Amino acid sequence: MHNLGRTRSRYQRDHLLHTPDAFVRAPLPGMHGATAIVHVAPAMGAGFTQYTVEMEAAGTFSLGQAQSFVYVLEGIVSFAERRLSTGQYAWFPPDRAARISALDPARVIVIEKPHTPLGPVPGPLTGDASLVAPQPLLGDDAVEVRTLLPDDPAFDCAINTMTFQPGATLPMVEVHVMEHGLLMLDGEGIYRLGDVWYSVKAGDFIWMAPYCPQWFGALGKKPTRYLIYKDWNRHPLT
Ligand code: UGY
Ligand code: MN
Repeated sequence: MHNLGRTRSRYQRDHLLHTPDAFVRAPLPGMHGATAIVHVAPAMGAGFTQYTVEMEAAGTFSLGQAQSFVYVLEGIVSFAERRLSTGQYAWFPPDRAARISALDPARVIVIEKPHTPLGPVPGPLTGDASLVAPQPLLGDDAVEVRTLLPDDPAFDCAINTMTFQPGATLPMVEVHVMEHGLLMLDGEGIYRLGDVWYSVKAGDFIWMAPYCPQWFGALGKKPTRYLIYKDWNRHPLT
């Protein structure tokens, strides 16, 4: 549907709103029975890549040189005898070739970042977002943060889920050196990015460059949840 040339997607110097009507699919090298929607990449000045992989049953793809994080949005995938279903995730250190296969049709999100070492490089890990204990954001019980990666200086990024009750908001407009990749998992609301307030909903992706002013307020009658990446734990000169 061409929608007369309209889309909610917007690309600005310091942010991208990428909505499903504008997604373009193409396999990346090594993908079989799988295709990628690349949401963010160094081509736009970001220090990481984030893409959705849509997989047929028995489809496969590989993870390679960078550290990588895989979160299952839908279906069941496996690697090295391990199975991951919706809401489960795996993290792989750099240079740890992992081959991900789909048992049923599946959708996963992948985040890759060159790793900046500080001490020993951790081994691979897996987890389940629904089993992570929530923390209130700055004392506000209406905004829950679940930290999916260990609180350990060896990790140079943070990947969290944030769950907002209807009407809950970020407590302030944030302006910070870290960049973000954000996928809306459930619900809807208003995201301020730079000087624009956008309507956003489940399925949308947002990239925020360093220092992009950002604020969110949740709408609707059900909680809103997003998965959010940020570079973390490193001096800004490294
Ligand atoms: O961790 C964060 O910077 C987070 N509070 N930002 C955001 O939700 N846009
Ligand atoms: Mn932020």
